[in-house]
Amino acid sequence: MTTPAPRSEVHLPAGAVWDASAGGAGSLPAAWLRHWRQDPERPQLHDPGRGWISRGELEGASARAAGRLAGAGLRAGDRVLLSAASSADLVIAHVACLRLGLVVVPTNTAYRAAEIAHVVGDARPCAAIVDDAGRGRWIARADPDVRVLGPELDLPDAGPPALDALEPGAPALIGYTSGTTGRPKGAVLSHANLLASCEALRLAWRWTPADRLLLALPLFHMHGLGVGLHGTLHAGASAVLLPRFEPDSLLDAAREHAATLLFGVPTMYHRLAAHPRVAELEPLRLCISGSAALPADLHARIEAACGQRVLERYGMTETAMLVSNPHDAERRPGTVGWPLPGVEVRLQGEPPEIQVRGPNVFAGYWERPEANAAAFTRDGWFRTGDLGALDADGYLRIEGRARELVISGGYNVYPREVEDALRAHPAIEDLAVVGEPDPEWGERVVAYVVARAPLDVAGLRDFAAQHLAPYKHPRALHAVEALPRNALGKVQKHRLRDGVVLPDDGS
Ligand code: MCA
Ligand code: AMP
Repeated sequence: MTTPAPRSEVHLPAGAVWDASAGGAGSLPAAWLRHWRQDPERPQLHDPGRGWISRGELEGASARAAGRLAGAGLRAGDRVLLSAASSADLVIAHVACLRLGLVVVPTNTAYRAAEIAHVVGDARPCAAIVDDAGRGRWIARADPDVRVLGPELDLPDAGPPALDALEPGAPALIGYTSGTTGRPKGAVLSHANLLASCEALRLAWRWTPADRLLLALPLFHMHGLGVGLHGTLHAGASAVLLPRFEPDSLLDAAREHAATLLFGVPTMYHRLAAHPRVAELEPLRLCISGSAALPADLHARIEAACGQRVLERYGMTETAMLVSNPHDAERRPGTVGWPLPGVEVRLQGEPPEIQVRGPNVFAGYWERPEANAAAFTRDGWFRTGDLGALDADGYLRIEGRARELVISGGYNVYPREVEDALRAHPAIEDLAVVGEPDPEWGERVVAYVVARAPLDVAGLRDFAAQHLAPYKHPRALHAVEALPRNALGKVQKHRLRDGVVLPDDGS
């Protein structure tokens, strides 16, 4: 059975017309240039160490940075790995890459050597921009030909290259994300994909040059980069970069810079709700949550504490943003709302999987024809792997996942990747990794282990630390005599709960 979700006109302000190319801009830099040229003095980004930089300064600095990259021999289509904490230098380097037609590969700063080596081996970047010498060494070890640079791009200046002359279909980002089959694969997003999403969000969230975003999300995932940073530049708005999420400094920045917008993952809202200064969120125009489910009771607590009705939305690395609660109509807790402008959503199969189509949806994974064949239906819809239902008014509810995925604090953790890494531990005979509900993180990573020898969480953590980013480490460890398996030998993970193996109910 197929159920189409309602159309997205509800998101459009009165009189607005939906155009995926954003008035013919076609590429991200072409859209940003209009604002840079129109009013170059206007503040664009605040960096805690450097203060405000204006639109014109970002335009000039990114052009100079692009000149250095071109002078170093980088050419359109080359990949550049970016892995650094938020800063104005990082943004300048990122914008420079896009203006030159380089393809940015954002990479989590928490990754360990093996995780980075996989991205380097797969994407084959020509250069890497990192803010940590240790990570730089891991990259150089994975591929000595990669040119490792700091975010300030310590290269000689070179003449101005051709900038901003990009076809809409040119690739802009490769975002690494996994599936059930372990090794992360790169989702290739074009300028047209990312621009369509930015334009939909500009309209749906009434994002204007008067807005100022508190941006405490990392710039190495779609939420912080494709929504927070690109959305700000697209709307001609400004953002306050916060290299760490910490409630007091966020609330200080909100007041000092008269912020209007906050984007966060549910763990951030959980921490803010428990903070004595939560009422200081009240002056913001709009608070938005995504990357994981925002529990309805947390929504209610935030509203009671500061009057904000948090707007929840849903997206993916492969598609940028898909569905959002409305700005002007009811924001319904426990749902993600209606399809954004340009996005089509349908529910297909049993249990109903969310499938999507639209100008924002990527064309495929980097050099993975088999994965692409599985990711798209024969009639061209992208299979999200999320299960959904529509309520009586057409609001989409995310009911679960068809694929194995744990979302902890907005970061995706693939059980198979953790199992593969920990299975090499000499005391582990067998193990299964699952997600269990957690009030702060949404879900936490838990391991059920059949041990050959006594094992403790600290010992396992030390081992995990060599192979996996900390957010993937099991937070609890349960020793079991054997893992429950079905007749085909597949582990029945639904029987692993609360530290015990539940009896077989035949399902
Ligand atoms: C940090 N730790 C975590 C996580 N983050 N453990 C589990 N899950 C996590 N998400 C670990 C640290 O390594 C440390 O481990 C310990 O927890 C305590 O760290 P703490 O200082 O409390 O953490 P934090 O630095 O405050 O980080 C929490 C955070 C962060 C701010 C919520 O996780 C975060 O920025 N999350 C956002 C992720 C995000 O941008 N997702 C978007 C993906 P130890 O004690 O061992 O040292 S894009 C996406 O999903 C789609 C497109 C979408 O729809 O948006
Ligand atoms: P990523 O692979 O990091 O892009 O994560 C995408 C996944 O995050 C989606 O497939 C969903 O499972 C999940 N997700 C994003 N937003 C929400 C939300 N508002 N509610 C529930 N899950 C979400």
